[in-house]
Amino acid sequence: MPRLLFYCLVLAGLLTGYMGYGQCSCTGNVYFVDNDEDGFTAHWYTQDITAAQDEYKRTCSRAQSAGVIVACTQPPKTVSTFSQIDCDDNDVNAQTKTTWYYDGDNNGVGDDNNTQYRCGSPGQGWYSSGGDRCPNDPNTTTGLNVLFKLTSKVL
Ligand SMILES: [Ca+2]
Ligand SMILES: [Ca+2]
Repeated sequence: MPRLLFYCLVLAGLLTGYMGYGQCSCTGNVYFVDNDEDGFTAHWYTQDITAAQDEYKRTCSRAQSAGVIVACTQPPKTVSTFSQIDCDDNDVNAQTKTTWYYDGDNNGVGDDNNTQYRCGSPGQGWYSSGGDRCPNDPNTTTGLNVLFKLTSKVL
């Protein structure tokens, strides 16, 4: 081996070791926690990535800071690419905040004047769409059938 190449390899090895990854079995991949596995990731900040990478460099073992994990192989319930923040990472049916409409007359259509803006459904009787113009009459959502009955009686 030429002497210059040998010195270059030694220098590269020293620099790699100095940078912190030299003694680790891999450079450490960044993964984002997705606890409910809906494709939306838990909340994180850039400093979480830096903190997890720094800890990984020090320990050469899996490191986690908030919703960020740095490891050689992908841990369960994580994704390798950040997509969007999950408003509830423990509910597979909730990803982003939605307007919920209460269906008080139980006809399957929510009331536009009785809403909540939140992550998941408030509970039974709440729908993600509204439009019931007669929220106290289960037989109509528009009032047109009532108008038709009244009009036919008049004529
Ligand atoms: Ca999630
Ligand atoms: Ca979720």
